[in-house]
Amino acid sequence: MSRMVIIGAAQLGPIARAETRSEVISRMVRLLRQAAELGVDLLVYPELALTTFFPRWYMEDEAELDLFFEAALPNPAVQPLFDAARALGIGLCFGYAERVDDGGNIRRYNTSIIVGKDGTILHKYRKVHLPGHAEHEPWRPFQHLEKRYFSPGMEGFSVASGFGGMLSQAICNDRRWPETYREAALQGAEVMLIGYNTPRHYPLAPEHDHLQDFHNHLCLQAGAYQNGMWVVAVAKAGCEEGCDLIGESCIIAPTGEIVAQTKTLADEVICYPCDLDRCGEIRKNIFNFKLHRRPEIYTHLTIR
Ligand code: CDT
Repeated sequence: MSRMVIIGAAQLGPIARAETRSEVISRMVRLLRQAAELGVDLLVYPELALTTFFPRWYMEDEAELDLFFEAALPNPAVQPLFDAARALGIGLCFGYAERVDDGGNIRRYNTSIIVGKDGTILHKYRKVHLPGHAEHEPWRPFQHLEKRYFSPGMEGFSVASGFGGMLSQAICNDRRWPETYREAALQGAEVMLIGYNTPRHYPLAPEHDHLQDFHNHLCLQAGAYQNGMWVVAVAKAGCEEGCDLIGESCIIAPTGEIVAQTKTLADEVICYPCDLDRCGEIRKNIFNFKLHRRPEIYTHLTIR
């Protein structure tokens, strides 16, 4: 069995608040067809790929909020994406807002799934590190209300086998935390799939705005190298409802090198043939966990 997987990153340009699911799905299918031309096996889309990044608005009305959520997947609006992917023999990874009705107890998550080439859901991940704030903060030029609208995922980081290897997922802010990659690597993950929506302006430390692209690649490349894994990171980019989102979606080799990167802030597909055996270049050598890691010394990682 081949250990070569052609992975694509399907960056999305801005999605307007008024854009319907069907309109977004049409854009995603267009990118899927481009990926098929390139021979892609697995195509990765951004965080909350089906809608605009709605946590930028304060909403009190739950019915209004629920317009951005999916109660089940696939559902009729999203089905055309699943159908096209299956017909083309391409796997998918994309983020969406998940609404769970547990006997009248409603919970909402920032979620991402991996779908196999046969259309079955292989892996589901709920965002662990929720950034932003829970209350309306009118002084901000835009809100970042992930802490209000989502519960943190309590299942943690996990892996699934598929596409000839071991895959894991993380979502946006998770990529800044080294624990994300390490938790997955310790379970054997060879590929980490990450979607993001990152505003260029950070209202709490605007002096860092010019570093947003640098910090994006810094943590992604470090995560890849320090854990000997492929990292595929995919942006929702461009000026969305007046908020500038960074792009620079990329595919990173286990050596930490960026091997493919988007050039626009719009809908764009990039891809790379990822040889999963290359994880061994790092894991059998400099970061051979078994030989060199000292978990008995790292007690502060788990002691509060
Ligand atoms: N979507 C997301 O997680 N964005 C955050 C913005 C941080 S500032 C609230 C990120 O880490 O890119």
